[in-house]
Amino acid sequence: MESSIIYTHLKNPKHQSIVDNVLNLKRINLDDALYLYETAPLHLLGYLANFIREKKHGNNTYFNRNFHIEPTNVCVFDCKFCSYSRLYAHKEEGWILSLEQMLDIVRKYPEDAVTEVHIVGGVHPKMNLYFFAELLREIKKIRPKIHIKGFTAVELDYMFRKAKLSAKEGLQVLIDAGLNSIPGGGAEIFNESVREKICNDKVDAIGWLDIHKQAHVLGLKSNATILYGHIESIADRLEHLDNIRTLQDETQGFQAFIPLKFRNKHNDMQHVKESILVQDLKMYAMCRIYLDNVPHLKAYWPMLGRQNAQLTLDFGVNDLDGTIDDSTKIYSMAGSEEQHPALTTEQLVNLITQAGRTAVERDTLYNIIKKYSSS
Ligand code: V47
Ligand code: SF4
Repeated sequence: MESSIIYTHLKNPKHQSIVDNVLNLKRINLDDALYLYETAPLHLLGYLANFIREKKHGNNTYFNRNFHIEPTNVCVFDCKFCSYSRLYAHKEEGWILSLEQMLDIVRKYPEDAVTEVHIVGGVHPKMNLYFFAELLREIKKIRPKIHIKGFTAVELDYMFRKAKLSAKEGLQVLIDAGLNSIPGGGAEIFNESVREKICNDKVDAIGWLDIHKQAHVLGLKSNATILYGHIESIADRLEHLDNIRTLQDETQGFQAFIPLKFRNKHNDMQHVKESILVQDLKMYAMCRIYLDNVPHLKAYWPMLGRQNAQLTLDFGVNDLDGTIDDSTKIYSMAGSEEQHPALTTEQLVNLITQAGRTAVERDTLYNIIKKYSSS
């Protein structure tokens, strides 16, 4: 049994049966997860998460070459944690990119320089479903091979409702125009009473999960996120993970789970302290342990910072997202150390190899493009 080191060092006998289950690749239930989360030392969670990570992916650590388009930061919603948006109702100043401006961003990246464009932004009432369908078609004319990962379930829910279409019908319009997958944003925290306090006016948990379910049914892959480290409890975090695990049992459509640490600068929740690194690492580890059916755990380096992202690779993470090329503002505006997030492929490979892992460039669907030797 590969677990002998841990077995001899367990100080709390109640951990034994949970550890047995994890190391025998048996699913743990919510009660056990809560107990483990609240009582286990960081090194035990790290050991278990790393065990699962290496069972699934060995030493491989994935990244891709991508950039973001953020069409607007004007938003009809008023999420308390958001530092990025400018409220549409108050006519606050923000940016709104025209179709041509967005296509110019695409033209900046030669055919083979990137494999993915990630489109995400605020929810502007004048940018509707048909505007975005047009954008996708034009992007594909310029870069036919690029993978378009676009629009959070929040943006999708709003544009489908405005167009008076069901999620399935709306998604089909975007798929026909060139949409290839859906990012994980907008999930925040599913618990109703916490969601009401931090983002009460956008799509609820049921709606978010339904859009991802319909996307999976139509053959799109998607990601899922959690916004953690604000006013939610550990039980709320686990309830959120449980919702993802349950839907994944049904559809197998989620590729990666991405824990997003709440950053508290320049938003309405500045009084809420940010979580500390030990808590972040525990969170990553618990996500890896609980989500036994989601293949990849991603640390989004622009939010965590490079060195912390390296550390997460020992706590269940096997993916660091992409090169990004300074094309997102969501985290720099919320106080991340990464004010201009951009890494060359070489820098990202070095970041991974310095941490003792094998860097593997992937496409959005995790097909391997290039494996780098550790030397
Ligand atoms: O939904 C907003 C988060 C998300 C803050 O799928 C904040 O590959 C922390 O989901 N502190 C959007 N987080 C970004 C996102 C994402 C990013 C990278 C990769 C993928 C993927 C998805 O950003 C929002 C919200 O949860 N966010 N403000 C803040 N102050
Ligand atoms: Fe709008 Fe998204 Fe910011 Fe909420 S998190 S205010 S939906 S941009």
